[in-house]
Amino acid sequence: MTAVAAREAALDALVPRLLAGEPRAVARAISLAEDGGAAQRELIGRVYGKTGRARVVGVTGPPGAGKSTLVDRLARLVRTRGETVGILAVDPTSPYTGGALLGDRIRMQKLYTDPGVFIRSMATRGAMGGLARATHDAVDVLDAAGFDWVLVETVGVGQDEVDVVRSVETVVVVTVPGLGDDIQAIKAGLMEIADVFVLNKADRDGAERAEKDLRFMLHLAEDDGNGAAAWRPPIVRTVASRDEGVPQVLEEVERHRAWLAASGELEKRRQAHLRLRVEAILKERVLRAADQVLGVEREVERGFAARLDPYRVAERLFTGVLAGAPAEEQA
Ligand SMILES: Nc1nc2c(ncn2[C@@H]2O[C@H](COP(=O)(O)OP(=O)(O)OP(=O)(O)O)[C@@H](O)[C@H]2O)c(=O)[nH]1
Ligand SMILES: [Mg+2]
Repeated sequence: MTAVAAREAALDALVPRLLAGEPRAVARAISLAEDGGAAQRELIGRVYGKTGRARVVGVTGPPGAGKSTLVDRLARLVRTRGETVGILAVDPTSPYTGGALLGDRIRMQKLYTDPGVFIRSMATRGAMGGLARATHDAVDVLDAAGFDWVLVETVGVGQDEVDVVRSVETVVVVTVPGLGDDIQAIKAGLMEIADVFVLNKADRDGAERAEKDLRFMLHLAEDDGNGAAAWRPPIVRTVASRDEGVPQVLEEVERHRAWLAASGELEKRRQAHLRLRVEAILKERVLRAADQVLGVEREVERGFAARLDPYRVAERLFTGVLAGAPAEEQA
């Protein structure tokens, strides 16, 4: 059997199990998504038509804000309504925080035995933009597998993670009282992508003050001429560790989704998401082709030794790609 035929056969076996929501098939499909090879492209091609049904929510914010705790509580809450949930914990710096990831897993383990919950950590595989692409594919996998909800947790720093949360329907930004100035800056970067603000650890001093600050920042951001129909991100106070305020978060997420649908914004967002994903795939593919044709590292070395400017190095690589781009291995 050829490699292509073997892959076809493997997918023929995998896809029906995946669409039936079988956990091992879901796990296998997400591993394919992380690998980013030909099988994964074929897989997404086969299941994409089954996506678009899940409610996809991103939960982001500074380290330690309580994102995992909130995700855990939200997952339990939707489970009480009989709905199923897939959770993706995205950690771009996993080489440094392997322990934290493990911690997350242990903390979330209580949900593990529930077949209505699927939990997975995603990590970078080095490739530029690969994390966002793999995560979007993993969301598709969970969606196609029939999960009612997909919750994506990311730490709100770095472009990669911002790219990840840009492709969800509703972005929940978790913040806490009494953060230092540096974290305030991260928060400012998240302001524009937030659909719902959660002020977690409201049991701590300064919750009142933090909410006032947040309201003020939001008020400043409001003067964008969007008019009365614009969405105004609500602020929900929570104590996630005590399960306080969590139903209100879910309520706001659902209200946001209703607004998206009613305003026509949902379709716009979905098209914008498609564009982001296409761009990411294209970038990755051009880089890979350049690597296969001439070798990016080799050309950089040559260019550096010859003191070439970056445009010339890039031009040589791009010309090489146009002239002799190897066809992506066909599925
Ligand atoms: N006091 C208080 N502690 C909380 C609250 N929510 C979570 N915590 C605690 O804060 C710590 C961090 O919570 P996590 O849920 O792991 O935070 P995270 O944002 O997922 O952290 P990273 O993924 O490492 O960035 C844990 O010890 C939680 O028990 C809260 O509302 N109040
Ligand atoms: Mg966490």
